[in-house]
Amino acid sequence: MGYIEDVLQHVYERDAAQPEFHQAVTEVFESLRPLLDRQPRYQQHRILERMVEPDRIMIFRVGWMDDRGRVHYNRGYRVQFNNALGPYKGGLRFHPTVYLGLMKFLGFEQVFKNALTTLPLGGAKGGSDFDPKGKSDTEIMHFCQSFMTELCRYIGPDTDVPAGDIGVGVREIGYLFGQYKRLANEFNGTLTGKKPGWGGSLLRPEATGYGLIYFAEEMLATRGDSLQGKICTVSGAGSVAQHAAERIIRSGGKVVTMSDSGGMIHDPDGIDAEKLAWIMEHKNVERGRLSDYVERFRRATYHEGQRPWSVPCHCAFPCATQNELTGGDAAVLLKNGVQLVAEGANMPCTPEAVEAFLQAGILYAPGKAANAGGVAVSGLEMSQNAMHGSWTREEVEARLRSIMAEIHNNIRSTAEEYGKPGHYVLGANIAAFVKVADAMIDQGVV
Ligand code: NDP
Ligand code: 2IT
Repeated sequence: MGYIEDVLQHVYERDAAQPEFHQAVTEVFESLRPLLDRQPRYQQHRILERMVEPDRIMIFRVGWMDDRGRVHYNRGYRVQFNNALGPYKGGLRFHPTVYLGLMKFLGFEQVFKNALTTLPLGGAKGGSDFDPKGKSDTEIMHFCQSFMTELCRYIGPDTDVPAGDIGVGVREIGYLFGQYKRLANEFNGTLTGKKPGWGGSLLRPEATGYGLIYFAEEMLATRGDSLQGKICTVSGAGSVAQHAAERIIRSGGKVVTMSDSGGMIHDPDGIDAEKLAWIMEHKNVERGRLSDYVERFRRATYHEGQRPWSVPCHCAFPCATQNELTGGDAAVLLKNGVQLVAEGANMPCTPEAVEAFLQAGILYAPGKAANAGGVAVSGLEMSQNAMHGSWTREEVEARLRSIMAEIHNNIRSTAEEYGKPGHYVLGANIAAFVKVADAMIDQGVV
């Protein structure tokens, strides 16, 4: 067996029962063949073995009391994966499916994503199997305070800087920051995604979705095309999906679907700015279900338990969760003439789906490139906090645009250099790997 197979086998055996982690590692390592053939030093330094082993993993109990005085406990995690390039950086996810394998897949992806941003950021992920659905505001606050009481031992502005992810938005970041500040007795940039009124960066909530669409526009431009007039399917109805939809509409595309964990809405007339504003209010403030959309906008239909991929489109943007677009879905999308798939979520396409898109030669962008705008603006928030100042919305937007363009150029030129022009998976994985691996070699055996 070769070096890559040996390390993968080791991971499959040693970290059995972590299928998402296996999937993420396999995707990255399979891309590295042409690089490792040219550069034996990565094997000499045993970089692959060292990269799959997180620097540190914290697992802790989070006890809390609900509004009726009943006692609950959840499991909390922080996986500090790799800090070769900068302080650990990555989101927190509150969702009942959270377990160690999910945290490790997300942390591993984050290392590579953050390397692509051009900013000095290491990679981490954390969260809890706590389910925020149906909880009152005080219950959310008590949970966040208890979670932070333990997490605060491990984080800091130059150590590890958490942010949001599924189930963790500006409300949760507020409660987490309030408790952090109290325990650390410092007001600093330890969390990103804060409200702009108290240290957050303008445009951070929009950054992942906007960045995704800027990236997609860069991809389309390589074929002399744009989003103007394109039919687009979006999955999810959370932070990433909402802002992706907003940006598609502004670029002249037509968004015909969105979804949540209950099902999918299909609006053949297009979800315009006004309808999207209703969705944002309904999901973010009222915390309601997307199914209510069809009561309000009668030409739309709701499809319980379904995802958007059977709806014909030119461009598809999976923005909900991992493995939400299967090989079967990819076949249907391709049959219907899809031209571009860009991942807003982390690893939403299964390996079979990715393979189908690559074989078909459509424009396909992996999440670690296409959704890097969120963590990039988190990096900009860290800079603003460190200099005790803030940039205007225009300034942050210009920086985000130029970072997304730079990621795109870097990936395309890397793919070309390794004989696979237009292969965004190979380009992203090799470009990110080289940056992290070279830093690890420079910093010695640790
Ligand atoms: P949110 O919690 O704001 O929204 C998540 C959306 O996805 C909701 O509509 C939710 O449905 C739906 N969803 C979540 N889990 C499932 C599931 N298991 N099955 C079906 N639908 C599901 O999260 P974000 O928008 O922040 O994150 C979405 C994706 O983007 C994740 O993969 C995340 O890791 C990734 N990402 C997020 C970034 C960020 O800055 N926030 C940055 C880069 C990537 P419901 O409303 O019913 O809960
Ligand atoms: O997956 C991701 O990149 C995020 N959830 C954002 C992380 C961050 O630190 O802003």
